[in-house]
Amino acid sequence: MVITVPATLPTPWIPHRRTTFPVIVDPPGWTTNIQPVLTFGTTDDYSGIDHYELSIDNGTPQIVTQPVYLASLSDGIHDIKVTAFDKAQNPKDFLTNVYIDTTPPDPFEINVIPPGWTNVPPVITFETMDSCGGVDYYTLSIDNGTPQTVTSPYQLPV
Ligand SMILES: [Ca+2]
Repeated sequence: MVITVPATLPTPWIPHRRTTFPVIVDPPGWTTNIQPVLTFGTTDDYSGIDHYELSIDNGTPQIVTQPVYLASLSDGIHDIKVTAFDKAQNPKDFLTNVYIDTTPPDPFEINVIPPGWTNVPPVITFETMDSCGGVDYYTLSIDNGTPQTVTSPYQLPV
């Protein structure tokens, strides 16, 4: 007798349950846009979707329809919870975040080594902080030229 074993097992079938549903934040990641837009949607076996509720930073849930144009948000990371309810009022949550940063990095100085006239290519150093989203990158422009991305320390061309 020959027994054959299938090379791959069939995908387990999970009846009548959605593990998650997508909530798309536009724009994603850190942004200066204080009113990101949420789009989302899911389906429900049997009774169908009844409504969605939105809670921001654990606030009181509000019934919403998508797309959701968020009210003006302050700088920082905000917790977004969208809950889908089917017609039997079974809830399913989806959690995401929006990242708002409208504040530029702290003022900073450029140190030139050596200072003053020199016959060697000078090196510049610079560093600043950003209280919210963090510093992503620096750009350098010489004599109003095209800005280029640089890191500190940077040796100036001569
Ligand atoms: Ca910032």
